[in-house]
Amino acid sequence: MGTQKPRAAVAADPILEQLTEADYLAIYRHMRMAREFENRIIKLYRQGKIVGGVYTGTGNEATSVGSAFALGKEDILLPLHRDIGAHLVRGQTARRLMCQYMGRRNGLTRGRDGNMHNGDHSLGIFAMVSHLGTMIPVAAGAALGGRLLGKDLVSMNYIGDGGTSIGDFHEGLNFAAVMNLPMILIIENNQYAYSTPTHQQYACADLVDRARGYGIPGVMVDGNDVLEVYAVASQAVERARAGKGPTLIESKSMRMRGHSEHDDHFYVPKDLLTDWEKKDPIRRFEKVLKEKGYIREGKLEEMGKKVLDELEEAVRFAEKSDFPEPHEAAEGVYAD
Ligand SMILES: Cc1ncc(C[n+]2csc(CCOP(=O)(O)OP(=O)(O)O)c2C)c(N)n1
Ligand SMILES: [Mg+2]
Repeated sequence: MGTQKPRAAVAADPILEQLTEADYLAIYRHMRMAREFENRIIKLYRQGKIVGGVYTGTGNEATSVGSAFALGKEDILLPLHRDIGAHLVRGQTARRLMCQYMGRRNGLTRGRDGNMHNGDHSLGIFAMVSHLGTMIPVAAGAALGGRLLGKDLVSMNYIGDGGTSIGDFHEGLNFAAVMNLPMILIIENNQYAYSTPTHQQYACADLVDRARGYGIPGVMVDGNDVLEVYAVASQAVERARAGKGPTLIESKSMRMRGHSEHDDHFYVPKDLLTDWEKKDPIRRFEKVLKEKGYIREGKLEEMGKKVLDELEEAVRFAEKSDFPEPHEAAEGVYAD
């Protein structure tokens, strides 16, 4: 109970010792794909080929991938707009996502909506509700539903630093705590909510300190360290599965691009970005892989090339795919 401040020396953590070389490489591949997928989407956006806006998780890859990697197959993921890495960990394909962003019929929302409110029940991914905070009660409901159905599932949801100011944050987290639900809420504290910096967002020292008020544990993690995120998320999942209730995790990181691609984030001090650039989560994990001896000569380039080839194939596939017909606009929108 109570708040734990940043964990030290997770390298020796027994949770990490269980990760195999294949796991390390899978984590790396997901992070790299998340970054490159979004880089590709940005280019397509500038060519006018994307339907809707483009919001990226550049800088958030360690948080989205590390956390989702801690989930089991039957668990439920409720991602937000910077969590493409989490979709990929659950098994979502670049092809399907590309069709989604290019507004094609075989995208996840079948060419309706913009692009990011997508889910996939076959992969345990609930589609994002745009109104910030509203996914927290949904995550609590998913955890409660799982319990009522006798399923051993955990729900994992995310919220931004700005989203923590919404009433649903309190309602959802309090409900989950009182009902002792197997839910994990990860605050992605990336220093800004659009142009609002954190000192104008909350007056407490750390958002994770709020956990104490709900009677649940709160853990702070370095959001640019994928192994630390994974270790802490795994402990929270284990706790939830053991019937010990929710955990609040605050992952500190930096939003490395504008709120979306229509925003040049002129209001973010440049030296702040330069400082965070040095902590890039992907470069950092590459160092770990090298130290562990998992990266032999040319391996990184080879993996990077595979990711880029897969993306080009996905773009070609999406460009050949059909847009929906106008009469399909309302199909499947309302329940029968
Ligand atoms: C209730 C609500 N208010 C406003 C918005 C518009 N909006 C979308 S994202 C965003 C900023 C959110 O900031 P934060 O929660 O810190 O997440 P970040 O975008 O930084 O990841 C805003 C204001 C919204 N989607 N929902
Ligand atoms: Mg934010």
